Amino acid sequence: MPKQATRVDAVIVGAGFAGLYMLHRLRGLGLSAIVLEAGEDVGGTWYWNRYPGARCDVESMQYSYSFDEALQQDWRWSERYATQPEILRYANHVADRFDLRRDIRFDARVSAARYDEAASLWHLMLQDGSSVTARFCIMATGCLSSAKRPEIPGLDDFRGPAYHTGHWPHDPVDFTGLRVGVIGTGSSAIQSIPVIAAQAAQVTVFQRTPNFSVPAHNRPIDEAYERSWKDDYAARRRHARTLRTGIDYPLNPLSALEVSAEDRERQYETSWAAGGTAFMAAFSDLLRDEDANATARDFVHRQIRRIVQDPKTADLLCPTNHPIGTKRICVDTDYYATFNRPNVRLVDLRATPIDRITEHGLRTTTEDFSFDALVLATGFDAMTGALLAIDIAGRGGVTLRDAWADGPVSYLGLMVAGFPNLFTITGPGSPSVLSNMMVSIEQHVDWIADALAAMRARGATSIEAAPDAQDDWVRQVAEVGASTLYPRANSWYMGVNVPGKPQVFMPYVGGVGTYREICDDIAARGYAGFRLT
Ligand code: N01
Repeated sequence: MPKQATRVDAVIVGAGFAGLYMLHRLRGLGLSAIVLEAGEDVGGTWYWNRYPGARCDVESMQYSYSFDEALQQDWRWSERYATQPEILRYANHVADRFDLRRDIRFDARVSAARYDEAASLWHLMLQDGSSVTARFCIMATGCLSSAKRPEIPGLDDFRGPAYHTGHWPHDPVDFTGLRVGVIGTGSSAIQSIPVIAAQAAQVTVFQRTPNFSVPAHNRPIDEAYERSWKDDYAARRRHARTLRTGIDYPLNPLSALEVSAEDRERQYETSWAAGGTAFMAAFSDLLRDEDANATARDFVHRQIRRIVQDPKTADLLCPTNHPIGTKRICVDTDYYATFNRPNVRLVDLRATPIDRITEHGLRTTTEDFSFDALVLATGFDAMTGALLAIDIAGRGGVTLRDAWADGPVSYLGLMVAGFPNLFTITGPGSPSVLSNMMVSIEQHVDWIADALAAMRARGATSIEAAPDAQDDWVRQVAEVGASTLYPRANSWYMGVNVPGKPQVFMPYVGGVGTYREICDDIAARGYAGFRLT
């Protein structure tokens, strides 16, 4: 029987927060659209990342849509940092409230996308053999959605269950009474380890690189706090959109080096007590000046040594190989204190690397470990992984993989030269992962929707990034990245965690507010740098 072939004006890949809002906007333009989603329901990141302790590290009142006043007034968050189940409920609420599901096809994994130059159409092929044809193809595939299994020999030999944090089972996993090995110490590990340790008989954490983490100081949202946001929501959202990270928190304009040691310590104490990623805004130059950064690093080292009772373990937990903040800073609840528990042990993989996974656990160069379950908190093929997992071919059959052979290039992180009518929401070359994703998603979706409306008004059917405009933007992204300390870290921002991946600092670090101005200015100048035909 011939497989289903669908024809729409626009196809969106991914039903996370980007895909949902994009569908809503396209409908508003009167376009026919379909969303193709690999999962069985909406939510994207929050659909897949169901590991214990999973939360957002942006405060709930800000990690939510702003496009609909009634929605933001009606929805009530229960905690300062929402849990994954609560965020997933919110995604479901939005899908139902705006009647989005009828245009979303679930269990629909896209394997290829081909541009037909003669017809100016995109043909998407799905794993189930069906296809979708559309003039516009919008990739809402997420930046941290391609889970990365570690390259460790014998991974499939382990007889017990092995869970990747980014691909967690839907039914809760019960670790009660079990011996658990956790590989990795990034955000996912730092959130899950305290929860797993409270349940399991024994937890062994395998750490290659320690990470900086600041306390979440999570708490229920009280009504006065909720009101303080909701009374003035639209204005506060507008303000947040002008800020560097798109998150409204106190920004200290002072350099860490222009204040006395006592004042500096006081500021760090205040920021630590407030909790959250705002710690990096304690001073203005922490991500630009190595000496300023070192003062924040030393403060956090002191906190770790204060919390962790065993001095050797505390030393191991103190990051020394990258400036603080140049890997995404983690936000935790009781992470460091968890290492004071008698059932938790830290193994330093720098001293004793993993040799292989075995049937019963794993072997380092000096020791054999037995486990009932393994947790792989080993991260993602970030920013490019989900896009390159689809075999995308543009003008002249050139593949995105070839176009990005030396690292991702784009114009504004929105489009790639040679791929007409193909948009990437929060793509590499935009602030995306360095920002409040909700703010960046809404900005990209609105920009794309406005561009499609402008095209219609002038009778254009195709938009494409011009190669020289793209080259110029790639240069700007690299320059502004190089003016910071970010490239000093072996981070997933740089692609270092994936063997063979080109090492390029991928996000635009010039700030959400500045970036928005650039995008708006380009639109106002008739989409300068884009070819509309
Ligand atoms: O992944 P990661 P993540 N052998 O890449 C280790 C967002 N996020 O899922 O650093 C041994 O940060 C690896 O070690 P190393 C957030 O933006 C947000 O934790 O390469 N170890 C590292 O310790 C975050 O930054 C939230 O030496 C291996 C860890 O695995 C991003 O997602 C919550 C290894 C991977 O850490 C990714 O976080 C969760 C190997 N072969 C995630 N391979 C919130 O909103 C890898 N590792 C709070």
